[in-house]
Amino acid sequence: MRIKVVNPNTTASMTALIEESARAVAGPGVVVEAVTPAMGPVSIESHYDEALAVPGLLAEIARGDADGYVIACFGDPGLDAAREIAAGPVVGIAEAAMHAATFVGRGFSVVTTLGRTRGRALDLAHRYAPAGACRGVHACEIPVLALEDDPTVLPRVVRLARQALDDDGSDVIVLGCAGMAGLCADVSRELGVPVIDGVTAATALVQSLVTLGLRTSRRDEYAAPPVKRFSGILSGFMQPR
Ligand code: 2AL
Repeated sequence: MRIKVVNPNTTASMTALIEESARAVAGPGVVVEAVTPAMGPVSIESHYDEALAVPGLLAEIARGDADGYVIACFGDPGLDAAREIAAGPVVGIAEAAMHAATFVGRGFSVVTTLGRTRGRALDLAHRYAPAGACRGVHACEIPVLALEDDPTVLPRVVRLARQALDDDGSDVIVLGCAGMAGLCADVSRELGVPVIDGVTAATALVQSLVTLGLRTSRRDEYAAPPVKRFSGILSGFMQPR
């Protein structure tokens, strides 16, 4: 089985971190490869970034070179579009983490990067989690790329997560950025509650879906998109099949 994990931002060092985390949950015979798109923003911290990350992400999905796909950005950019074109299952990291949180607790808090990304996380919580399961979304105000080399990241995330458990009355923490994948074990050890990183959760989930022989339904909304011409810089995008 081959799982392709797409980092929708174009920072290769972050892709390497994502790949290391994803590979840690790969079972025997499962090949996990993380990729960096050829175009897009270096990090995704706004709706604008998210929109412009989608073409590069979809180009990676369109290669059709895996049995299943992970979208490794907590905004789950392009998830529905990716499902329309991928032969195998596609899972977003927010989707996987929030669903996993509902299996191991009653209420979760999300700890994310910048405050401006909270709205997107809340929108996704409404989509993925039962009413009331997401008890809060909290921002540490650390930009995505600073997660890589700022030595204060771990203590700040731990402090914010501990506060969130108390203030929200939650019992699970969801890490709200792919760049936080490497923090999961340490934060969990510090807090003594389940801490969920979406990269590993989504990789494990895609693995399970492929093992179960499940793929995206083609019956209705996720049918292949109608073939048409795209113009300008998108002119390479839709080739008639
Ligand atoms: C993210 C993420 O997971 N990757 C990225 O570039 N931005 N999400 C976030 N909330 O900052």
